[in-house]
Amino acid sequence: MRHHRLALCAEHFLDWFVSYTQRTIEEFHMFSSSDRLLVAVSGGKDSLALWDTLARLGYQADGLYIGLGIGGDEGYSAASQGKAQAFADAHGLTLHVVDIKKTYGESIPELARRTGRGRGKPCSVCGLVKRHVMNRVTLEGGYAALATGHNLDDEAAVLLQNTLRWQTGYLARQAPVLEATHPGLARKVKPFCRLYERETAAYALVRGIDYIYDECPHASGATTIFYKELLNRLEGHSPGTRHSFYLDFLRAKKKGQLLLPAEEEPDLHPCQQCGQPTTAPGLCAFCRLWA
Ligand code: Q46
Ligand code: ZN
Repeated sequence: MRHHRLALCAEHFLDWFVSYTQRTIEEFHMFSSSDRLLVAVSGGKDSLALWDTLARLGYQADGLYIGLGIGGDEGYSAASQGKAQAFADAHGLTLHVVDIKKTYGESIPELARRTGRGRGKPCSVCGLVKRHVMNRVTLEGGYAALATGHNLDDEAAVLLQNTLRWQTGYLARQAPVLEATHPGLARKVKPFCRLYERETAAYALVRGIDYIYDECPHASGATTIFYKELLNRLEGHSPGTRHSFYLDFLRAKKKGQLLLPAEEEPDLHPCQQCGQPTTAPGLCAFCRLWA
């Protein structure tokens, strides 16, 4: 790990990884040992590595798997749920499963097709539904925060994308902790935000975590993947680029060195149907989508 000037054997890498995550949790004041956490689990390497790490650190962390219904009986969703459930069972952890079709009547691809949203790609529908369900389960379960497996590569790709377009509103909001600015919104934390994707992958492999290697079939061609490739090339040219790009951004922001718009408190009120906060009059975007 050239950015840390550190080379470790398998055994010490595992120790380093766990304590580095703990240091990230402390540095960004993410949560404390008495907090109950909900981990968004997809069955992939990042989310399972995160769940594993939090459990090893002694945190009370339950998992949430959202069954999107992608790829039929033996496709991506079924396979990833199998991995998530097997991990939970092997470690004696609690996994909440929300199957979208069973709960709301249609799978994500069906809903996307019927509503004609996303030009053949279900991702915008999928993102909206996942955000709603994660928020609901976090609040209903009384969890202190929702933890996601976003890693440094993810965060740096989003940062590059937002910077190239000077999306100052998004830049102001991009952070390892998203505070609950409203009682109906869950607090969100990203304990892996300082870890490279190859580090989380190495951790999952060395730890022997059985995760789903395949990405969702709809992920190919996603813009974030393009920005990740660009950053990979920069990283190949000068190692540590992503690390300093993202962390120096956070540092500068904390010191008030970036002139970003002050966060406006949006005018939120409860959705007439589900009760989740929304800026829209009447129904929230989630309920409007189903309707
Ligand atoms: S799961 Fe859903 Fe992703 Fe698949 S359909 Fe698109 S948004 S790519 S993270
Ligand atoms: Zn609603």
